[in-house]
Amino acid sequence: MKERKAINFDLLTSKTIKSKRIGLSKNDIKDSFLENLFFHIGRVPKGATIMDYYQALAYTVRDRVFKEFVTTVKRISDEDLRVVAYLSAEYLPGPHLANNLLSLGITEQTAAAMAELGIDMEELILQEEEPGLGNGGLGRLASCYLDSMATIGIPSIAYGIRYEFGIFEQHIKNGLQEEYTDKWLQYGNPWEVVRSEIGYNIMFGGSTKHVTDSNGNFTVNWIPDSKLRGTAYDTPILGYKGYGSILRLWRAEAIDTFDFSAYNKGDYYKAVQEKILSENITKVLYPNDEQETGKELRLKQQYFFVSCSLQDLIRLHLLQGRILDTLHEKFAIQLNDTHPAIAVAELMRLLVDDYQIDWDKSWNITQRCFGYTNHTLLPEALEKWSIPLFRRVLPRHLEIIYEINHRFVQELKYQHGCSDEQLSRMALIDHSGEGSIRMAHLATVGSHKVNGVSALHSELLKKHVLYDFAQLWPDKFCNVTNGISPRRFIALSNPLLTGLITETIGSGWLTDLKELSKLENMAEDPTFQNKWMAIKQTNKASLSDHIKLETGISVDPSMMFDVHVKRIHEYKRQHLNVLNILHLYLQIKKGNNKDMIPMAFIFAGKAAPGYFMAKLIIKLITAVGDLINQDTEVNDKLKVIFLPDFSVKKAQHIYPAADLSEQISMAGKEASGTGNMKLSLNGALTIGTLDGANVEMMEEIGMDNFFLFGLNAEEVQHKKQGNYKPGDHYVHNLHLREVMDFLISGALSPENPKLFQPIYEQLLYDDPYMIMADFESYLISRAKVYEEWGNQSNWTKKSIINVARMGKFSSDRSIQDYSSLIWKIDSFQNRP
Ligand code: 26Q
Repeated sequence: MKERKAINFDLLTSKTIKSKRIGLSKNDIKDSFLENLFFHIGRVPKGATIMDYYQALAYTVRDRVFKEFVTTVKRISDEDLRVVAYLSAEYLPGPHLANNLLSLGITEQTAAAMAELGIDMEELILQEEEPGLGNGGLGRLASCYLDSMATIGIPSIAYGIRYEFGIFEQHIKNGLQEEYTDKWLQYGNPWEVVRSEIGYNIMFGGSTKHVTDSNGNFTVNWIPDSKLRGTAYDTPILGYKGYGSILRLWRAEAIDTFDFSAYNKGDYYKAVQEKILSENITKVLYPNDEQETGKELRLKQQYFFVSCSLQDLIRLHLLQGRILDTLHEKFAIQLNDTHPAIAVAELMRLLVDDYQIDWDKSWNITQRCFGYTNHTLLPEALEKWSIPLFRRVLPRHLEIIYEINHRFVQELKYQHGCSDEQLSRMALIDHSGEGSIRMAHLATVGSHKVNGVSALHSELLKKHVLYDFAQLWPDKFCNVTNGISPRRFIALSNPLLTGLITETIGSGWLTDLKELSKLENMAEDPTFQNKWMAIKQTNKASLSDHIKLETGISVDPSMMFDVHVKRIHEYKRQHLNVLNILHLYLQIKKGNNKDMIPMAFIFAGKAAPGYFMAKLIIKLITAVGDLINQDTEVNDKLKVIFLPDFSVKKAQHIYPAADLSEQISMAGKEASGTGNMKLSLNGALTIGTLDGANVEMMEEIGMDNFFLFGLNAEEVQHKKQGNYKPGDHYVHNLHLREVMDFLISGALSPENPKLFQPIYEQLLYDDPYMIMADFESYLISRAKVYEEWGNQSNWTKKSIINVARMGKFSSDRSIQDYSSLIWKIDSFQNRP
C-alpha cells in the first residue's frame, strides 16, 4: 500500500484557518454563521427558518468544539497516554448548544453576533431537541462524567448506542401517562459526524465448531446465522474551558443493502427485509423496569454496542503500533452497570479466538482492563439472562462464560475451600428454572475493581448483593460517590445565582467546587441574603410562568416550592408525599389552617410504560391536583402540579426554583440519587431519609440544615425480618387513618371509586416500602420545615450554607476518585 504523507498538524492552528473558521470574536462567529447558513444549510436569510438559524449556529459552534477535540486527540497520540473507555448503554447529555457556548466561553459574543443579525439567541437555544438516550440517573451520570473528564483532562472515549428513538415522550391525558415516540432526529442532528469508514461486523446466533488447525492449535469457529454492521457516529464533547473528548455511538445497519440472491430471484421485498431487521437493533431505548418485554432485542443491543466498542479499542491500540499484550496498560474500560457486562466475555472471545492469545494471558488482560460500577441493590433490577435465550443469540459467549465459571468455581473450591452453598451463591450461572447468567457476577469476576455509587450503597453492596465476593477479594471493592456537573446544573441552569456567587467569591468554584465554602462567611449577611432571596424569587416566577404555559395552572411564586422530580417508582415513594398533601387538604377542610404555609407541590417524572403501580401513582398525583387546584377553599394554600415529560431541559428549569427538595426513598433502596445534589446546589433545603448520597450530603451540610426523617437502612432490614404490620400504624395514627380512609372513599375518582384501591391495599396489607412506618416521622420533620420557613432570613441562611457545603458533590471530584482509585490515570492538568 502506498504510504500517505501526514498533513502537518500545525496547519490547523495556522492563522488562516484560525481567523476564518474557529475565531472566537463576535465578528468571526458572525462570519462563520453566515457561511454555514449559505454553504452548509443552503439558505439565504430571507428564506431561512428559525430551525435553519439554529442549525447554522450549531455548525458554527461545532467547528470550534472540533478544534479542541482534535488538539486533545493529537496530544493523547503523541504522548501515548492511557485512556478511559467508558461503556454505557445510556447517556443524557441535555441540549448541546448552550453548554458548548459556555465551555468555549463565547456565550456573550455569540449572543451579540446574533443580535446584530436581528436574531434572538435564546430562541435558537430553545430549538434544540435533546438526545434522550437514557432513562434517568444512570444516563445523566454518564454525561456528567464526560463533562468532567473533558474539563479536568482525563483522556477518554465514551461508547454507547445511537438509539433512533430515545426515552418516550410523556403526555398526560385525563391524568394518565401516555407514551409517544421520541423523534429527536427528525430535523437532523448537527452535533454528530457519521464515520462511515469506522464500522465493525457483528455476528449473532448460529453455532460453534471446535477445530484443530494444521499447526495443531485448538481453535473455535463461530458460524453465525446473521451479521450486521455497526457504524460510528461521533459527537464531540468539550470540557469547561478544557479539553475535548468524544461520544461515539453505534448505529446498526445491514452489511449489504440487498441480499443479491433474493434480489436476483426477483424477491425484492425479502431483500429489503434484512436491512430492516438489522436496523431494528438500535431503533429504541428500553425503559427500565421492563424486564420481560423485548428481552432478545435488548440482549442484542448490549452485545452489539459492546462488540463494536471493543473492536474499536483494539483497532486504536494496534494503530498506535502496540501489541495486544499491553491493552490493559493503555485502556481502562469502565462498565456503567451490567448493561455492558457482556464485554468481559466478548474481550475474551476477541483475544482467544480472533487473536489466538492463550486463555490465561487473555484473562489477565481482561481483568486488568475492566472496572465495574454497580448502581442498584434492588434484586429485581439485577440483570440476568436466560440460558436458552443466550445460547440462541450468543452461542460462543455462552461457552466462554461456562469456561470462566468453571475455572472460577475450581478456584473457589480448591484454593479457597468454599462450601457447595457458597459455590452456588457465587457462580455465574444460576441453575434454578431454565437457568440464567448473573451479569453482576460476570462483571465482578471479570473486573479488577468494583464500586458502588455512595458510601452507604458501597457498604450495602459488600454486605448483601456481593457479600461473598467482598469476603473473597476485599481489595477489589471501593466506593466512588456520585457527583454532578456544576457547569450544567448551576452555571447553565441558574445564571442569576451563578452571577451572584461569582461576583462574591470569583469564578474558580466552577472548576473547584470546594471553593463554594467561601460563601459561608456571607450566610448571615442581610444584604447578601436579600440578593439570594430575590434570585430565588425570580427563578420561581419564571417556573411559575412555565407551569402556566404547560398546564394552565397558576402558581403564586410566593408559595413554598416543594419539589419531587425523578423517575416514578414505588421505592422513591412519591405516594408518601401525596399522603401528606391529602393530610394538609383534610386539615384545611376542617378549618385547621390558621398558620398554614402556602405550598406548591411540584412533581415530574416518567413511569416505565409497563409498571402499573407507578402509572397509578401519576394518576393519584393528578387526581389530588384536580381536587385541590380547583377548590377555592384550599387553592390559595395548596397547589399540586405534575409537569409532564421530565427531561434534562425541563430539569434545568425546575431545580433553580425549588425551596424544598424531596429525597424520601425507603432507606437502603436509592443507590445514590443525583437529583438530591442538583436541588441542593441550587439552594433548596432537603427533606430526606438516610438513603444513598443523602447520608453524605447531611454529613457535609450538617443536621441543622437538613430535615431528616424515617427509618434507617438497618432499621428497615430489621423490621422486614420481624413481623411488620403496616395496619398497626393505621390503627394508631389518627392522621394516617384519616388520609387512608379518604384515599379509599372514592372522593378522588368519583367516576371510578375503586381506582386507587391497589395503592390502598398494598399500603395497608403489604407496604414493601414502609410508607406507613415512616408517615409519622415524615410529618414531624415537615413541621420543622414549616417552622424554619416562618423565619425567612434563617431559611435563607440555611440555603446559603447548603450551597456552600456542596463542594464534595461535583462530578469533577468523582472523576478524580475514579482516576486515582480505579483507572490510575493522570489528568492533563497534573502532567508537565
Ligand atoms: C434493565 C433491563 C432491561 C431494560 C432496562 C434496564 C435498565 C435500564 C436503566 C435498568 C436500570 C436503568 C437505570 C438505572 C439507574 O438510573 N439507576 C440510578 O443510577 C444513579 C446513578 O448512579 C443513582 O444515583 C440512582 O440511585 C440509581 O437508581
